[in-house]
Amino acid sequence: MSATTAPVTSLTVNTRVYEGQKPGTSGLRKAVKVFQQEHYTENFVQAILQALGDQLIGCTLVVGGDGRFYGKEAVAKIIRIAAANGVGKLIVGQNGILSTPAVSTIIRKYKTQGGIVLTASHNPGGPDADFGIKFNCDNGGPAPDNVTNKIYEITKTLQCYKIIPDISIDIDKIQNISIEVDGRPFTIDIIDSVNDYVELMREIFDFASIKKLLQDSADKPAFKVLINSMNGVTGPYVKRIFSELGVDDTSLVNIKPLEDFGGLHPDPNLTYAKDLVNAIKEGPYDFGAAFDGDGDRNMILGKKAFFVTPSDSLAVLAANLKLIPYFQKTGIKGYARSMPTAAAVDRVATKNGAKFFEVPTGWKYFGNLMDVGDLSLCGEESFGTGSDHIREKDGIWACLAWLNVIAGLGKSVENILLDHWKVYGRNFFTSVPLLLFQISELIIGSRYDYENCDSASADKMMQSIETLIQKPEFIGRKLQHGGKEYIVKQADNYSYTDPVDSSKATKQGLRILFVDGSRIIFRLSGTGSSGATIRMYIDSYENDPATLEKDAQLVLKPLINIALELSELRQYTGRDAPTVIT
Ligand code: G16
Repeated sequence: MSATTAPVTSLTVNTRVYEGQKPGTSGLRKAVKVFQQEHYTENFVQAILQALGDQLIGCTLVVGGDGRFYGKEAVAKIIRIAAANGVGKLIVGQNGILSTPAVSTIIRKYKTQGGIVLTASHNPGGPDADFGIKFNCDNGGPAPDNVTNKIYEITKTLQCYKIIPDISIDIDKIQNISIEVDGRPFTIDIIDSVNDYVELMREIFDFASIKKLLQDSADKPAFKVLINSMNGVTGPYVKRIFSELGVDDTSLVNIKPLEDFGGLHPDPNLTYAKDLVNAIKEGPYDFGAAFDGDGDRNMILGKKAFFVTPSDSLAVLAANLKLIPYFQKTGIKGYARSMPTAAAVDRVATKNGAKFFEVPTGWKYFGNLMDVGDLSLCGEESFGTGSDHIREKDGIWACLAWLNVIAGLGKSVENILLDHWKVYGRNFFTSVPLLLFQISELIIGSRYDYENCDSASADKMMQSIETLIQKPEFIGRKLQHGGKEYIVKQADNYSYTDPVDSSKATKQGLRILFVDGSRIIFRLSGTGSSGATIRMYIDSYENDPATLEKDAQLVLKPLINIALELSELRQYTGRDAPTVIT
């Protein structure tokens, strides 16, 4: 439906500066109550628009989010402020719903100047939980540091914002509305949230062979999947895609997006997606997948809840990309991972003679490499996997990629992993203790998280580790535990120079690299909404066939203890155990 409404005029509203509107790893994330303060959201949106500079007048932007509490209010504010600032057109997801990968898809497909994503990703939602606003650029990817710094600088001096208070649009209805604003045309296109993304998935994957895998046939029973959207934004996308693949609703769980995610913490890991883990452990399923609030993270499980670490998931997909039609067409240009991610994919790159890149934590660092055609597949330990089909990590894409590979190889998830390790060796990646010093209770995971620590203590701990590892005599030092010895080869605070535009990112995490390729890494999270979260990552490589199937906790125990002793983490944080097991 199309409609034209009466001309309107913009107003300028005086505001006051809010401290701390500095985007973190991926956008501005704060408690809902912070965003609800008078002018707070308006200021940040105004700053995003002003940062567009010459591109602003007449531009097209995409707007949508993960459906969490305050999302619709934020969309209404963005419409009013964008109209007043001279934006030409907004493409808005129906009900304000667009997954993060869908925003990236739509920006690229319709060649818009960018998009505003309303999400705090995997953080909980609801009036007492978190909200977030993120800007994506015209390549569809999260704004790089130079853009977020520009936005932040604007927030520090903002005196006023422009708005049209009386525009009120029903975003629950698919429609196209034209309004004359200050004599200029302004259009709002409310679109189906799912269509463009699903169309892209059909172009990338072999839907016919996945469908065959998922159906009963004369020669084999259906490969049974259980998909859990954690009441986040992926529900409608999962429903549309998996219905098309012949999977019935009983195998699709939590697929209604809810403002508070039904009380779930929508982070697909072994802690917060425990329901999925238990259902797969006990049920008849061959495969399980869960996604986070905004649909860019994924967790993959095999039969009996065999856990695929995100680092292994990346490496397995890298080794089997040729089974996916998209890569048969585009070829494989190169692989990349974030620095703390285990180095499993590096070995696939070496074996295939493909380009390989290590970047700091944050999907935004992959964008340039994809834009110049050097990168096809990348991933992060934080349950992010994706390719150059868009410029965001993509949960449903990862799930379909696995199903496409399984259909091609005709093997179980576990056997795919075992065979992969036989060829490439295995990167054991941190085990996570329930109680740090009761090793019998360790379970396999990818990272230790100590959430919501006192920021000053966390900073002090990082400072003390940095001082220690920067002493010249630290290099060559032998660190021992439980009869295992590791010799320090290199230690630093990681910095990165982008090979495309030479921009630099410094202080990206403390790294201790050992002669045998093992690594200990400490960094502070950039996605929390309060306090500090310390992340401790441990990566150890083994290629002895006798070790490949060993319990990860036993292999990693010495290195875990070395990391805990060296960092004095317990003393600084007063924590005996991590908050989260991922
Ligand atoms: C965001 C970024 C990811 C990054 C993660 C790290 O994830 O998009 O690229 O790996 O943050 O988070 P932290 O700084 O807390 O370790 P998401 O899914 O929250 O957008």
